[in-house]
This record gives sequence, C-alpha cells and structure tokens, in this order.
Amino acid sequence: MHQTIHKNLIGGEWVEGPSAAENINPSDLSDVVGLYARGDACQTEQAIEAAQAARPVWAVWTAEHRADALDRIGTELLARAEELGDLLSREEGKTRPEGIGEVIRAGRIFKFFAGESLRLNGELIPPIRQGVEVEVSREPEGVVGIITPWNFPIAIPAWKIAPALAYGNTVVFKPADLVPGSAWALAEIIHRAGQLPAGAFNLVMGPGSQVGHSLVNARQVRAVSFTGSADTGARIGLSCMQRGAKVQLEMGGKNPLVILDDAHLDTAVSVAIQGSFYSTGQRCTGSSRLIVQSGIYPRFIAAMKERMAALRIDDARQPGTDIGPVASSAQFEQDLMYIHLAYEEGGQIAAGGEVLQRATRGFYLSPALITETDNTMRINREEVFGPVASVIRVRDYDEALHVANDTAFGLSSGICTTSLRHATDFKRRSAAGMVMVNVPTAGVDYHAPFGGRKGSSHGAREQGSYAREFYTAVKTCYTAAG
Ligand code: UN1
Repeated sequence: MHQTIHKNLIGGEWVEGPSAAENINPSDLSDVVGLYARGDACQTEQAIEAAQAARPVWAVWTAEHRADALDRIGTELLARAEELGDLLSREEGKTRPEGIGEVIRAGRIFKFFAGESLRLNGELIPPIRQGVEVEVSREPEGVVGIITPWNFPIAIPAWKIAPALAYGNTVVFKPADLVPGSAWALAEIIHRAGQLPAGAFNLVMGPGSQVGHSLVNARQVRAVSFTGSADTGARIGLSCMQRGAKVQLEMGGKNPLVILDDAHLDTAVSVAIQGSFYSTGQRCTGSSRLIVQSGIYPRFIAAMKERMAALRIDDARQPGTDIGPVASSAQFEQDLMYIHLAYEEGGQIAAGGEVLQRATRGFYLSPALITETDNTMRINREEVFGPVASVIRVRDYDEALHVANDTAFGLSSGICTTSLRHATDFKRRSAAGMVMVNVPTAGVDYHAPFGGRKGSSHGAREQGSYAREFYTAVKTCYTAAG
C-alpha cells in the first residue's frame, strides 16, 4: 500500500529522509498512524546551515512581526485542538481529552510568547563613572537545538520553540522517535501559518544517535534545550559544556506527595490518582512516592483502592477511558520490571500492576499501588515513568519532610494538608523546583517558571517570562560621549 511520507522541513523545503518509519498506535498495534521521514547526521547539518543562514533575515523581523507570526500559530493550534488532540492521543496513548487539553496548552503557549516578544525590555543602570552610561539589553543566542521527549508530544515542543522564536533565535527541532505525528503537524503550522523566512524553523525527525548527536555537537548551534532521560541529559550537558554552548536540561523526577493526618481525604485521593496515574503516569512531574502519615494511612489506602478499581483503562480515544495504554513496548517492559522489582524488594502490590487485554492489542497496564515500601528501595530511588506509585508510611510531619527531600531528584513535590503551619513550612523547606499544596504534583501552568533542582534539571528555567534567560544573551554596554 502506498502511503505518503511526512517529510522533514529544512531551509523552508519539505525533504525526504534517507529512510522512513511507521508511527504505531499504542492502543491498537495494528493501526499505523502514518509514515515519517528519518533524517541522519548529514540532513541535520543541512538544517543547521539553513538555520545559520536565516539568522540575519529573521533578525530584521520586528518584535511586532514575530508576535503576529506566533499569534497566528497559536490561533491555528486552538482552532484545530480536537483534530490534533485526537492525533496526539492516537500516537502517544494519553486519553483524547488529555490530548485535546495538551494542544490547547500549546496554542496558549504560542499566544503567551507572542506577547513576550514585545516585552523584551532592557535596563539602564545608574552610572558610577561621570558621563558613562550603562545599558543592558538582550539578544538572541543564535541557532538553537531543541530535543523533546515522547510524553508531551506538542506541549513541550511548543514551550521550547515559541520562546526560541519569540526572542529572535532560529531553530532546529528534533522530536522523539515515538511521536513524530504531533511534531510534524506543529512544524507544518509553524511553517505555513507563521510564514517565517526559510530556515528560521527546521524540523529533523530521526534517531538521537544521528540527529541529536549532530545537533549537540555542531559548532553553530549555540544553545541546546533538552527534555528527556537523566542519562541522555548528562551526556548532552557534557558535550555542550565542552564546546562552550549553552544548555538547558529537564530530566527525571521521583516526586513525593505527602499526605498528612489532617488532609481532606477526598482531596488527597483525587490529587494522588491524578498526579500518579493520569497520562498513564508518564510525566516527569508525576507523584511516584506517596508519603502517608500513619493516622490517615488505612483510610487513604482503602479509598485509593476503591477509586483505582473504578478507573477505566482502555483505548485512549474511546469515550470514558480514564487511563490509556503505556506508550511503547520498551516503556511497558520497564514498568513491569519495576513492579516486579518492588515486589522482590518486599513491597506489596496493593492494587493493579496487571497486564490487561482489550478489544485491540495494545500496551495495557492497570495502575499499580505498592505499599510497605521504604525510601531506600530502588522503587523509591529510580524513576519508573509509568502508572506506578509506591507508598511510604511515616509517623509525623518531620519524618515526611525528611523522606520527601531524601532523593537525588528535585522537580516537583506536593503536600495534602489543612494545616497552614505545615503547608507553609513545606513550601519553604521542600528541596524541589515546584511545590504543590492540595493540587497534583503534575499539571503546570504555561505562564509560570518550570524546572527543578538536583538531578532533575540543569540550567535556566523554562516557561513564562523566565524562559528569556535561556533563549537570550545579555549584553552590557558602556557609553561615554566621544
Ligand atoms: C506537566 O506536568 O504538566 O516531561 C508538565 C514531563 C515534564 C512536563 C510536565 N517536562 O513530564
């Protein structure tokens, strides 16, 4: 059967790659979403050249023109949210409402950064030398490499590409292998609706060993923004630092959610179910460690089991599905491996963790709640990236805080409590980049800074006006009358 190949976008032209790959629906492995080009190192070099050549052309676009371009992109994303959300759900496996919500988020991000391009104000610093004026301004970094993961196929690309373009950079974008559909649709909209000059934005789909490697090592790529695994992030960070390029890394999490005796039980259960299991638990912000005080413990576990039993795990696009399939066979194997490991380490599988059969063949797994764990077990040290939450029982708030902070990661943390004293103390002392009180650890707003501490993140924050830190270079000018 002949199928069109979705091509790469290089220098304003759609070009085939040396090979192509099928995009498979994880809810139905017999459903091929489409065929997508696979670029290589050579094609990536061409895209980088094109981005480098486009810099002076893009630089003469005024902030208002850039704002208009980003606004048109945002408008089209919002108008096509249903269609693109369905595509996202089909290729990634999060539910259709989650897919649509993510496309809306991407549209809002473009609209936010449309406005931001007009707000790139500089500063005048009071002189300390008579007659010497000091001004501070921000300039684009140049060519930016953007490497994104599969779990947010359109929102994460949007929150990197939109600020990169808003602040005047040119872009080479490498999406995750697993989800080229949303990336291609986004690139097509940026290219057509944005009407950007040729080469200002380039899409190169293809393997990390070729496309990612070239992007990270190319001399002309002045900044690399990456979201993905900690191992890959560490390698990218080293390469960029060695050649003096700017780098921003968003990696894993082992996010704690503390539930105190004084928590509102319904709130705590909703926050835990949403934070741990929605989007099939495939979020670096997911609540993977539930740290529960002993007084509420039996009621919390019973209520969790009841809510989990009512969750519908099925085809991501079927109405009524709460949790879609795991995104890939590799992730599916990893989830099962960790559930088994937790059991071997002494954990009890209190609910879920079972492979499910549905009408179509797919990677269906019931969310797993693992009790009787302690914070030294591997299940509580390593990121699973699936619908798997382990429970750690604690005596009091002090122990809860200690356990919450005792991790190599520091992306997001949460607490469910009705005590102002504990909520306030937790916000101050939690060693995470984002702290949530009575709201899930996952699900963040696009206009607020996003990022973590310790092993979770490196470099400047993403999103909101904080994004300018990464996507611009500060220049300080001293002027005296000649
Ligand atoms: C969210 O929780 O809304 O890969 C966003 C991730 C994060 C994004 C989370 N970088 O899961």
